[in-house]
Amino acid sequence: MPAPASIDIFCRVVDNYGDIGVCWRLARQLAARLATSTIRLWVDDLASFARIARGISTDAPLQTVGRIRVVKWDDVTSRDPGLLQPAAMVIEAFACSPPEAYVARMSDRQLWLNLEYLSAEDWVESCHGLPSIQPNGLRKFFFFPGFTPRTGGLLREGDLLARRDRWQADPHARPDLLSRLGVEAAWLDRLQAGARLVYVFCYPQAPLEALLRTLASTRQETLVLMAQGVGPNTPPLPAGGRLALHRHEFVDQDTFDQLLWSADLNLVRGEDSLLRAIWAARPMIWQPYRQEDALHLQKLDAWLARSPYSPEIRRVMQAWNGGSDAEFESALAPLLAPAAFAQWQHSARAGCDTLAREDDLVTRLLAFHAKQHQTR
Ligand code: TRH
Repeated sequence: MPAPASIDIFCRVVDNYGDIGVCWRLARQLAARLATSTIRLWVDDLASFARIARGISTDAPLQTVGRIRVVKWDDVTSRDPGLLQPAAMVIEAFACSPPEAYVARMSDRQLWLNLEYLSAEDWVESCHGLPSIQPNGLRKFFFFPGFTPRTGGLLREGDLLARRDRWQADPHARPDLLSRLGVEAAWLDRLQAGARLVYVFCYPQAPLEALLRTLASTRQETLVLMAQGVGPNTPPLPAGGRLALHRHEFVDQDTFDQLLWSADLNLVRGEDSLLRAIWAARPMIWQPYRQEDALHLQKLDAWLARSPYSPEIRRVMQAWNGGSDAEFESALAPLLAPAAFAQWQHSARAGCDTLAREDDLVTRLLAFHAKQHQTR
């Protein structure tokens, strides 16, 4: 299959970390797969990028991290017009539109793709791969990630699940990481003795207090981990109790994955951490990014409809995304009982294994490129 000799990925950070999170994973996976291709990532917000990636300078107009050339979108083009030479494959993330001067240099020799947001909704299959004719006559193709064979697939590194399994089998991996993140020794001992670890990455609307109350009401001791800034209004928990909350500084994406592999229950948000929680194969609750007209609830329902989860597990996710505190508590409490939780663990593992049998997004992207190459 002919691989593209060069790839440009364009990323504008609209909000939060999902835009750059997806683009950085994509860039790294392409670099790992295509040893001889030149890969550039154009980003307009290096400060957000630096929070989730190691070695990113927040003021360098141009820098190389691993094999990836990172271009600070706004600064660089006026200083070095040579950068505007388009790559063979041009990926704009989430319809962010490359600079005009760049587009002006493009021709039908480039494969131009708009990488869209992940959704499990049915319409994605009929839109994936469609071209849209641009004002300059060029074709831009929609590339939709998705959960079925007729979509663009899901981002997953080739060795991800093997790395996860090694991590989960290593008795030192979790305590070493938690200790590096400042978790106190007494809690490391409790976790070793069977306390529960819950990782929470949620939006401010989530019923976080109801979650903490429910966790505190069970017999099992629980440590909740959250990044700084997440759930900013969380009330302090009584010291020395059965439930504790530990906050960590933002970590890079690989460490973030390890946190999800380490937890017994993951509460995640947006699209990138949804996927990473799926690949962690541990019980999880998803909170999609809030959209107007409650479109995010349609996204949730579409994903739940494709998930292996029981009606009880679906109910807890729906309550996390708009139910009352009481609805959430009454949905979650029975699922934390040992037999129900074991069933949840089983479903999470089965769901992950099913999806992992599909080709991943980068494989489908390169196949799409090869097909377009043949028909040109
Ligand atoms: O940050 P998000 O809420 O991003 C959102 C959504 O993607 C949403 O769809 C989009 O429209 C909106 O942004 C603009 O959630 P998401 O998608 O899970 O991205 C978070 C990224 O941050 C993910 O790559 C994991 C990473 N991360 C770290 O690497 N380290 C950390 O410590 C934390 C907390 C997150």
